[in-house]
Amino acid sequence: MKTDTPVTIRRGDYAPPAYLVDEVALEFRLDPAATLVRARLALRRNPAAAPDAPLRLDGEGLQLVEARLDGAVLPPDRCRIGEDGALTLLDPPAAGVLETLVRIAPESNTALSGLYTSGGNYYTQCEAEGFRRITFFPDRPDVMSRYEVTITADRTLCPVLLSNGNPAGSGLGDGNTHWARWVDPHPKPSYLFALVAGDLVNVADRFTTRSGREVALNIWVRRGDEDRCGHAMDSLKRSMAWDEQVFGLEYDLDVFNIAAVSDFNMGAMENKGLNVFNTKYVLASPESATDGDWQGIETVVAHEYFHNWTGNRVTCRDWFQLSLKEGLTVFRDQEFSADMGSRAVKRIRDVRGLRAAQFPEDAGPMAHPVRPDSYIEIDNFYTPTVYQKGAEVVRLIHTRIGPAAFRRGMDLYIARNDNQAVTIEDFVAAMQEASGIDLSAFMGWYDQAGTPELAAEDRYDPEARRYTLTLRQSTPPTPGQPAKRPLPIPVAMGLLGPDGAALPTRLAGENAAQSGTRTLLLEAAEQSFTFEDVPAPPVPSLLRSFSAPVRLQGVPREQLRFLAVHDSDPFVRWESGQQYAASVMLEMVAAAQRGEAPGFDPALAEAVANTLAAAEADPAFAAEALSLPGEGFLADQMAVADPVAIHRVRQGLRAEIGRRCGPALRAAYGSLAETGPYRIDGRSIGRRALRNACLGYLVAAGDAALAKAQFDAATNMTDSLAALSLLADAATPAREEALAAFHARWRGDALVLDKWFSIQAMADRPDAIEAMRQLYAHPDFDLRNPNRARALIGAFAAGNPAHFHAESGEGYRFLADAVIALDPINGSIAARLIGPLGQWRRQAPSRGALMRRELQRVLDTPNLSKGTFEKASKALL
Ligand code: B3K
Ligand code: ZN
Repeated sequence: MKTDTPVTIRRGDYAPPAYLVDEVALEFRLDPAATLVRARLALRRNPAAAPDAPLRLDGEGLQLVEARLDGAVLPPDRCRIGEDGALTLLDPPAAGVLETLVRIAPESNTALSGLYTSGGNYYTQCEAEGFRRITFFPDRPDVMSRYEVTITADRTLCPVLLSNGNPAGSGLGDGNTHWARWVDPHPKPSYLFALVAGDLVNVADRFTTRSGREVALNIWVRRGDEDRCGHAMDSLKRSMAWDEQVFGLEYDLDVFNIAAVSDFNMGAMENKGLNVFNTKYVLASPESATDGDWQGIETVVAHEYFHNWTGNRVTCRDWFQLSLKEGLTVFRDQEFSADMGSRAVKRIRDVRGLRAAQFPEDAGPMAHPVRPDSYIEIDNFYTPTVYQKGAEVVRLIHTRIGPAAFRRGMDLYIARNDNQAVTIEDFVAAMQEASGIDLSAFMGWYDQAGTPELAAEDRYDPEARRYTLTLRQSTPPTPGQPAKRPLPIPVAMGLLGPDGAALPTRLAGENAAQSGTRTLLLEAAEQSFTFEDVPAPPVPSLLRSFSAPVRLQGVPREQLRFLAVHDSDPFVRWESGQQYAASVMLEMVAAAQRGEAPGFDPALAEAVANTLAAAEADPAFAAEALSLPGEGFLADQMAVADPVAIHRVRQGLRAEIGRRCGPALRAAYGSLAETGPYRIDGRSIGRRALRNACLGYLVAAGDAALAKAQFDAATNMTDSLAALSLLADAATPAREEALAAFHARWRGDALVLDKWFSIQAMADRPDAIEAMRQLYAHPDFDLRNPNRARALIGAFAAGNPAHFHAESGEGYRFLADAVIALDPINGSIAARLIGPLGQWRRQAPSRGALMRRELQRVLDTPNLSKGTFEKASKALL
């Protein structure tokens, strides 16, 4: 954990592993303070490596008890443990069996990487580099081995003993112990190893694969949580069926286990045959989970399941290739969710997420390509760029070659690379071969950071009935990449006539008639497309379904208004409404900054009225259309952000719309009230979202009592929380009453208590910082629990810009204090939370200086973890 000389790892320095490990036998004797791990590794020199490369096994914090080579104890002069914790064998043989016995202390592992305890049970997290905290091993993804794991533990404390693969025996041991053995027939990298043991209960089900394999499905939870696993199990079965239908991919073991744990660094982990999940993505009941939680569970269960092929069977050669598995698997889970519900609404949500997290990252100090060139701490690169932009790049390829060729490409990719650790080139090569389309230029999307900007210019010649569309792209510089080249950008588009109807889109030189959506491929910095036989001056509809992760700029307001009403593509309809509102709001912010009254554009109220009038057809879409662009989205479009002004303008606008559209909003609110039992189908979710959007405007316009009434009457968490979050902003006794009632009711439910913390962290109140300090000192706050730390600190820094960026700098100080306190406990979470301080360049100089001061204070902290060091130092560059 020393940061004196943090080493930068470079993609160009890749060298094959010196040794391969064909077989691994692990024996665990579990004890919270002193677990013994015996590892037998069948090693052999890698023919692809330099013949004199040393045999070096990664290790971190391991206490070596004994080492043997081919049965004989290794004398101290044959092996050495370096300062970094790694074990080097001097004078190593070409092949042999290395046996090590180490001691570790899971109960003191607060980093939650490696083997740790949570509530008395044992769990592991090995990706990316946690396996080296369990045993000595070449802990890199291109060393793939077959594992046999034997676990021995106290049978009263640990009745359940799980690992990867299929069960292969169990029995009683000495004293009060028992043991279980697991064999995983599929070779895998060490990051996919998992062990779970403890006092757990299972919810069981079955799945028969289409070739007839019977798979036992289990979700393992703590006693009392069994009745909240139904949705996760259902999501799992639907994922398994979908992957068979859409990609022809079947599950490949006899059991599929999911274990849920409340202390977990991220959402979930795809360990082979034994997924480990944050409880947040498993447990749900109507009373305790919001609609967003239900959707999150479906997505994450699917994502981890899909990794079984894209990630586990075909894995990454090195961590620079992370998006090979993550981008592709996010693309797959997005497609799954689109098939399960509304494709258009799913796309809107995904784009919203991309813009909220990835676009700012791409414009900030941590900007990196989807395939990074270097890192200090790989944990810092599990980013929106690697995941979400990576998924967009897979989608670009999908759009470019079409679904049928994409499916053939997937078949080829898997057949050719099964049980291997490969690179992004291998993926693109399979897609290229299967489609016969040259995709080499698409590699630029993996290697170039930054968000391309796209602009259009057009000309209509009424005599010739010819329409010319000129598209231009450019990408602003990012750290380390001053000059950018043009990328291939598929632009899905259509042309609309004056009445909103689709016009023909036949390009000059084409014979066949074309209409509806077609995709232009912009390959150069500038390119013109000429359409023939266009009967009237058209309005272009560009980037349908958001066909590329770019910023489309400069669409005139009248066109936005027209497209928001008339376009056939729901994404463009939504997008045009958002862009229109954003441009109006940015003007209002500028006015506010000049000290002028911001004014009001009645078109915004009209749009709300129109949306409400047509809402019945698709309430979920209407809810999306009704939401004003977020504060982060607006800040992202300003040269110098002004979070406080943005917040005021947005709130003011919400109030004004609430007043002007009061009757329509109230009528919709009333008619959308739920009558029957709680249901989580798309339509019911959409109706609740729309109703709560209406509530938001009405409360903004002054009707806090309506929120209190909804809060008191709510029978599901979505409605309860929507009301509570509005009340949290209101300086009324109802706020304190509701917050206290919520706490009293849910104090025993950690996941709901997280929401209680988050809502307050995001509240707009004059004493926001003081409230944060009190919550931080609250007896229910626990910095060591990642969910709780994120719920309070993360929600404040990322979700409450107006107060995080308070003029006084106290918001920044609060965040830095928390990061400094958390870093020695869990460096990975600390490094994640520090992110918002890195956006100082986008703020006014006075704020920027305060932010830099806090970054420097973090950086000056002794013994900083290398992850936090990397984030803070790169932010200051
Ligand atoms: N692969 C894991 C993430 C591991 C994060 C390590 N810091 C979950 C996922 O993407 O599915
Ligand atoms: Zn993943």
